[in-house]
Amino acid sequence: VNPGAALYPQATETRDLRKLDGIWNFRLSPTDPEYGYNNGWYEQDLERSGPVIHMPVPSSYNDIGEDEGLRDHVGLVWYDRRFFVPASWGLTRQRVWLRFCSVHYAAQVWVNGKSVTFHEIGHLPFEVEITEVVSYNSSNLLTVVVDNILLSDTVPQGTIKDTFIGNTKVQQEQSYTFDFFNYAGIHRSVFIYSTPQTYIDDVIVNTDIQGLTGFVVYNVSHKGPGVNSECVVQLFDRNGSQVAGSQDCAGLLEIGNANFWWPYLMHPDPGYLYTFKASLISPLGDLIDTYSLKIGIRTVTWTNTTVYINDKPIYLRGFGMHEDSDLRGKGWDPVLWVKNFNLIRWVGANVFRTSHYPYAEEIYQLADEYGIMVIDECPSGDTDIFSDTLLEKHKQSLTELIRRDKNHPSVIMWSISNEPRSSNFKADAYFGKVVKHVKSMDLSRPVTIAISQTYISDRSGQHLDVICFNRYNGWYINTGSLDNIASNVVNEATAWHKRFNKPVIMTEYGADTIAGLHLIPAYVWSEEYQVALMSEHFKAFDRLRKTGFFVGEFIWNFADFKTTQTITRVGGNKKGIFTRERQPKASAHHLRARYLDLAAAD
Ligand code: GCB
Repeated sequence: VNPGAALYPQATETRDLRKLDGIWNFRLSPTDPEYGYNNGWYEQDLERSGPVIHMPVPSSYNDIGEDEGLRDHVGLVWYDRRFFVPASWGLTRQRVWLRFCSVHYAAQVWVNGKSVTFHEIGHLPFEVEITEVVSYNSSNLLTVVVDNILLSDTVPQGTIKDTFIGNTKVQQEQSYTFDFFNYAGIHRSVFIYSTPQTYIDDVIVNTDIQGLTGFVVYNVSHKGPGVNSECVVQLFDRNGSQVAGSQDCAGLLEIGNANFWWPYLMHPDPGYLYTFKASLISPLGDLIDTYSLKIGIRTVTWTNTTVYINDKPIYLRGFGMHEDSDLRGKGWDPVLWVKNFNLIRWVGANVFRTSHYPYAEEIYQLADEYGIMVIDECPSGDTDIFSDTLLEKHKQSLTELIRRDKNHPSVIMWSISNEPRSSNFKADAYFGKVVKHVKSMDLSRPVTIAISQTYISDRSGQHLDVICFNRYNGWYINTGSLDNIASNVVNEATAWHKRFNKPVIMTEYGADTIAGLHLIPAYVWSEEYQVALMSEHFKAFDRLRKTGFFVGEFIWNFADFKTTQTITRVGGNKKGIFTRERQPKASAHHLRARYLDLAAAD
């Protein structure tokens, strides 16, 4: 099983890169998962073993066709394409790597008919060295089989119902309790890239501040035969001037009068990034490998009432989001995400939660640049089966998440779960272990869970640094009634703080709203109702802000998104303040007025 990937691939003086995005060949597997294997679909071009359709990568495959068989397919699908490895990579004896930025849910990969890796857990990158199996200066066959089946021990979980005729499985039905469509496929970019034989394997950066001085504590690790390689580390400011440097592979850089990384609207120049350049040098002084990383100098600290960035208390104004759009499903799309960030800034938000899984790496890079903070959430689950297998997989998802995202200044908190069954008596030990695992990898950020159980029954809060809660007053609770929203929210947030003595955030509240449906007096599903429900929450948040332990509000959701088919969802979840096409509902203007006011008070 592949352990995931750390550094985002890049071309440098010592590395080359090719993107394999584009149109691939694609075929659904019959229900018998062995069929493609038995017929050697991985050994030759897919189009030789049968008909293929065109499939864009990156994209979910579900909404590309006109056929529910494709949209609702359960089980394996096959992809392939050919790629070329330049002769120069071979002549310079470069290592060749193949990297998938995410395939949902599980993938097995072949190069020229040889199985090279297997990875499970969608939304996280994985890579493998393929130097030994590629042909240089010629065409290579890349085959990927993708499985979207979710079971009780996958993250997230699902249930499969098999239908048999005699002994033959003829159909599989997938169900799940999470509220977003189980889009699948090669969701993010695919790269081949080269590195030298001795190469930089990881860079870990932590930052600190003291007065006007910034500190960068770093560790550059390398692998390969050149064990005696030395490092040169340089830090450049935004203008490209070097402001610090060192000759050690691990050490501390000091930057006088540093530009700190500040959140959006908290400072005139938010999202200030330096470039950290690490170079490996041979004992003879030759450059072996080099890799650059954008970093921000900032601290995140917290007490039992407050979260601070650079020693200043912060109030989080944001959203729960989804990677979701028309046609592409969960496929990475730069058009969509630059637009999303422009809307986030237009609304005056300073944060979002990556509900309910890690987003594409490019999204965190944009968040770093814009000063938009991120609560980074791992895929988790809604189950009473707190099994050891699930625990291991949950920990694995966090290992891979933290390895990937540890250096982003935008990431200010880890969310280890959304709405788990934390009332279960097993939840105490289970989440104790998960938190311990996160702390063994990163002590620099607070850990939270978006909790839906009550403050009385929850058994996870004692392990967390910050309590987040999701509650749908006026929607799932007291549908259509705005009367007690404000007092319910104030009372609940206060009770959470009383019980656990931690800072409290409301990570979800909201109302489904059909854009263009107008009804007065306000009535559920109308734009008026969504606005009125928000106003009641705002009253509560304003009261809570005076209490000193309430540190943020996140409306559910940024935009409408697709879900599985149920009678409670009209073409998907409509709690967005933007439509799925990213146009504002009345609620977006309402939220904007508030968030800009709050920002002015920052
Ligand atoms: C929740 C979930 C979120 C749903 C939302 C809703 O509690 O965390 O995934 O989409 O409620 O709208 O029902």
